[in-house]
Amino acid sequence: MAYETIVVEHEDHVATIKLNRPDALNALNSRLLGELTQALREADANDKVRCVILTGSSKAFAAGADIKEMSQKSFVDMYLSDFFGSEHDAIARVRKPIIAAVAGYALGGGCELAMMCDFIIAADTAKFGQPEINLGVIAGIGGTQRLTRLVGKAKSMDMHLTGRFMDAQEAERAGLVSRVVPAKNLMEEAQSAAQKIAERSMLTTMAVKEAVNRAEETSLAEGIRFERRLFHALFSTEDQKEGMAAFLEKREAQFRDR
Ligand code: CO8
Repeated sequence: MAYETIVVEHEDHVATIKLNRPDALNALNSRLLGELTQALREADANDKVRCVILTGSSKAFAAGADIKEMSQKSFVDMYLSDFFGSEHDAIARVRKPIIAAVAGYALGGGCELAMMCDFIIAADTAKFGQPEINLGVIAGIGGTQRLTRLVGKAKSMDMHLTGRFMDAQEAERAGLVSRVVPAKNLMEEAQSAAQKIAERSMLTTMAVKEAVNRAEETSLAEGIRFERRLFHALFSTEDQKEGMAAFLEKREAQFRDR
């Protein structure tokens, strides 16, 4: 399918979705979020795709929701259309792993979108922020919740209340990003992480994603019970037999998602 605001490329088993509104620093408008949701649904349904990379340009991952599009909207417009609620839910439902590869600005909805991915690899040029307070609003697709869970209340409050930006090094120290790499290596690093994931059993990958995400939603005791059930369940798969046999036979495992 031809898209206007994103570019989708496939390499081996990895789909890379590039946000592509260069004139607006990849600001997230309805069209872009609609196309992104569609591309993610297609990637989730495509058996050849085993990992997704979401990225932007060297200047901006995304500088937030599109302020021009939102500026004249009323409460009634926002409420009745459930502004970006369905897109949020669709992105959160993707079962395959998504890596955010972030260079430049990831602000407002851009930071929230990066946090919806499974982990963030940041270029040393990345800047994260929730500056909605400067516009008289607050985060709207999970920023107050996800940032607080990732970096704790102190930094989250600081970011949301002052609107200041966090650079890549601070974001790594705070636990918002998993690694920081030189900007020129960003896509290579993301592709290599995605390839590693793509080589594993999709059954195990999806189980990891489900279990880790459960940690954000439930008590420790419930989360551990959930993990144990999944751990036990994986012993019903051929991939568990193959993975353990390959280790004992000192060879590479050949996973078949069975
Ligand atoms: N919306 C629309 N257009 C934007 C946005 C945006 N968020 N950000 C940048 N642009 C446009 C600018 O208007 C400008 O366009 P033009 O050339 O036509 O004037 C172009 O991108 C380049 O921007 P700048 O000239 O401002 O570039 P600078 O390098 O000087 O500054 C900044 C870069 C610091 C990133 C600056 O552009 C900025 O502050 N942008 C706004 C950041 C912001 O406030 N983001 C939060 C938006 S609100 C939000 O995200 C709410 C989330 C809740 C729902 C989420 C749903 C997805």
